[in-house]
Amino acid sequence: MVYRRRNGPRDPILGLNEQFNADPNPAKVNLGVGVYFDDNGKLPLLACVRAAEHAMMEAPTARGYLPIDGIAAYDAAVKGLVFGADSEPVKSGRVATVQAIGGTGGLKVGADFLKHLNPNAKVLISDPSWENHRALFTNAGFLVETYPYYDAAKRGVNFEGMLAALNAAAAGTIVVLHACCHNPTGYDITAAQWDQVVAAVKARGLTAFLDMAYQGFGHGIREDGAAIGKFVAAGLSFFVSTSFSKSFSLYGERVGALSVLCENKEEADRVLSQLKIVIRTNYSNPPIHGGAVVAAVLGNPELRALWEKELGEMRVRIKQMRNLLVEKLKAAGVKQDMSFITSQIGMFSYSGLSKDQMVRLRNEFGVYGTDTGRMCVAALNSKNIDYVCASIAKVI
Ligand code: PLP
Ligand code: TYF
Repeated sequence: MVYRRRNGPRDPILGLNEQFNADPNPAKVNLGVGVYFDDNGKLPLLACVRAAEHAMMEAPTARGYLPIDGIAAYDAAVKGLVFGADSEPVKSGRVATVQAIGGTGGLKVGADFLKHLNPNAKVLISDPSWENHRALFTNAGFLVETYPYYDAAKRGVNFEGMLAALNAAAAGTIVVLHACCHNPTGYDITAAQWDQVVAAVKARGLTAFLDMAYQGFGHGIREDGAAIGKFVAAGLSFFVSTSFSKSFSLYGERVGALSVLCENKEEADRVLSQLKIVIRTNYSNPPIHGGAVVAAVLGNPELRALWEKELGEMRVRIKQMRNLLVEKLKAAGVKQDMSFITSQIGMFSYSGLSKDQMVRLRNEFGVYGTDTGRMCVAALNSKNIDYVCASIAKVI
């Protein structure tokens, strides 16, 4: 093969990581990639994960192939988290769930399945959205467009614009929605606004694809799944991708899932058979370790309680950092009101800083955020926050 094309573009976020790693500045702070770090700036290894892995090491098992759809106990645990273990969809067996290679894998398995099901459908993602949404659905063969989401002037969601776009979409359009903790803006829609989104999806015959990458980072595990309950209550069939990368701090194990809520069990069985074909023809079956850890934690009442406690601590620490950020920016001399930071939720803050300001932060201070002004609040800690605030104050 002779390859004559140019280099492909770097992922804007992962590319920033490479730049950060190469930066010799000892004071550098990485607020670029969406990763949770503890107050010592370390990637946590959760105690619940450590305990599950310890038990696994004590009773080592051989490594045969997993079933194509993954570990049964894992898929059952995902259904419980997404829909509620005692919920009607789970009890009636009308959810088809497959283990996937991270949340990204869940999105891709869903996208490939949808391409077979409805090849001419358009995909709508939020403006802005997680960068990979556009590329992933485009590479799955879809035309990808956006619905309005962020309103910079209002520092919030342009909900009228979003709703109008959904109401103008053709039947069958696939709408990618952030179930909670919107990436990159940090602004979620309210419960009442979700009701209107659900009504529009139903009235227009759209296909909702909820991306749940941050369950537990907003208000709580159950609370963050509330939008899903609304789609269920409306009697809709829809897709949900799950990621445990952040909530278990298992980024590199690639643990995620795809769930498709169907009309009945018989339909769910047929959908599952098609999802298995997508998986078989891509990577045959998923890896064992990450799924086994998550299944062990979620299936053991003590470890599960420990996980909920640890996830709660991550959530609370991020909120503390938001409060401190507002306080310390003010103390550092920033005149404009930055209190909008505490009305945002999840791991990110759209800071409102311009591209020029973000570039200066990076080049002059070694403080890395994306050109769009997104900062990962979950990477702030009691040691770096003063430096970050002083740096921001100098570029504002
Ligand atoms: N969806 C969103 C909105 C994300 O922010 C992420 C982050 O990584 C993902 C999906 C992908 O998750 P994973 O790393 O598990 O593939
Ligand atoms: O938005 C983020 O920073 C995370 C991590 O291609 C990420 O979701 C970023 C880019 C990417 C994969 C993961």
